[in-house]
Amino acid sequence: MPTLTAKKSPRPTKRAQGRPLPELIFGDLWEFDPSPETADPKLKARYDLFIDGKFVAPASGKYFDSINPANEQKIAELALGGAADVEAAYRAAQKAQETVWGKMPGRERAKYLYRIARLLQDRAREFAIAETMDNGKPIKETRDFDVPMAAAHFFYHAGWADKLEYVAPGRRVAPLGVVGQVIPWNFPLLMLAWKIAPAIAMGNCVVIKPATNTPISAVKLAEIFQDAGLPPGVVNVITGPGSTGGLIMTHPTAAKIAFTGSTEVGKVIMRSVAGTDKRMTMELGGKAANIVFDDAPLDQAVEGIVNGIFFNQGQVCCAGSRLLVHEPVAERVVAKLKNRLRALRVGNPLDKNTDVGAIVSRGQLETVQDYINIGVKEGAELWQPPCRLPAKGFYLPPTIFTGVSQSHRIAREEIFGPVLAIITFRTVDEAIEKANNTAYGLSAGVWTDKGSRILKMSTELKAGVVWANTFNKFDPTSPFGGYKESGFGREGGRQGLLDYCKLV
Ligand code: TAP
Repeated sequence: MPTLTAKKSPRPTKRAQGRPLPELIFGDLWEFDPSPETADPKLKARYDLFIDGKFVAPASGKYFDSINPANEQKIAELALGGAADVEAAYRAAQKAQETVWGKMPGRERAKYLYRIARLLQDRAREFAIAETMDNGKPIKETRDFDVPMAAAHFFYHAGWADKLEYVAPGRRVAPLGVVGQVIPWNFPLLMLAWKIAPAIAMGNCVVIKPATNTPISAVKLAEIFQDAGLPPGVVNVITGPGSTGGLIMTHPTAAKIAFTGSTEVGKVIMRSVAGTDKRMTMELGGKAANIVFDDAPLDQAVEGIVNGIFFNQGQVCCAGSRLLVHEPVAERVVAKLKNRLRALRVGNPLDKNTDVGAIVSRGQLETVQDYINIGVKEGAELWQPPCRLPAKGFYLPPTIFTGVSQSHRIAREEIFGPVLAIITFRTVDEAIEKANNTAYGLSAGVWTDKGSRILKMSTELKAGVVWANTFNKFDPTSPFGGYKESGFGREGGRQGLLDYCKLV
């Protein structure tokens, strides 16, 4: 049994009836017994490409390894898809679209989406473990967020498939045709669901590529497509490098392309399809401001700050990576935040008690570490809680910087890791100006007691999503997407669905 003790802080933080209340500082005062997830993720040693409803070897005959970032061990080999495979996938998708899927009544298509959602729920534990092994995110996140939310997207879009005459009142909708999609490594399964569910609900067929770092959930989802009896060619999964993604994005058969990833690669893709009539959705990077006013419920705000930047090790496009804190409460908020961070458990992502897991790859770990060094060099003050990191694997402690100014690179550039830049402000206008002073515009958070202030902030903040007194909340019914260099188009909700159809 763990021993529960609490140190008394020498400094009282609150007074109740004149008596000072001690601040409870738990830190690492007690240890948790290991609680690893042990169920079988049902992984194969080798996965082929999924084209025309079948798993087929790549034309090149080549495979690449997928590595578990928590222990650097190989998980499986994945097919390295190239030009000939992309060609075959588009041919299969076009045939399926013209002969089966595009003609099928929406109420029939809905049945397949419901089936996929239910099969994903049936195999939720297996998928959660596989996703954690492939990506490094804590099992409590894959179990409670990624997998249920992915299933929810298929359920939600199944619900739309037989009601498409109501999605654009007064207009009729028709599928676009074949859609090319490329997704990143930070939410591999959820991004598959965000991309595939609306596309096929609308009657389109899909060629999709997952990221090289995290291809497992895509090929496992292809097994579910087979089990659900999805007609061959409706969804084709091509694993492979960025260059294969380029082939998918520029293929002449693609009526629409949907990309989620870095702003840099998004710009490369936009340049390469400029002048074509392809429709596009771009979900790109972010540098969100999480803004805490002095009238906010500070303990809740601290939970929101932690969730905002340390969820998925900060590898979240909408992460609250800039904390803007009102000067009168800045010292208290930072003290509370440090106290909370001392209690976060960093380590084996498969352990049910782990709060912060592994960074997705050695390359990403080095990128984040470089940013931490840049922050120190630029004069910001670094703080990390004491924690023991596993000897093998790609880990970083939760990291915060105080004394950050707007010009610092750690305040301007997307780090995509567990690093928080803390900046102070004095007035509402200053908060808005600082929050909007970025090339990005994906999300923002506001913490305050005043409804009028929430309304003002959400109107003036240039961000696709503004959360009030919460952060990182998602729902399939709610559209998500960016302003400025965070991209365009929406995913989720009616708006996301409309991005996959033409109005006739
Ligand atoms: P990227 O390097 O941009 O990679 C994203 C995907 O694009 C991967 O599948 C990648 O393949 C592929 N790719 C690379 N070069 C390509 C090219 N020239 N043409 C076509 N595809 C190409 O991003 P990442 O490192 O995986 O993910 C992190 C970034 O994604 C962050 O900037 C983050 O903000 C953004 N993101 C945004 C959102 C939303 S909703 N806005 C959601 C998640 C992530 P390889 O893996 O094989 O290189």
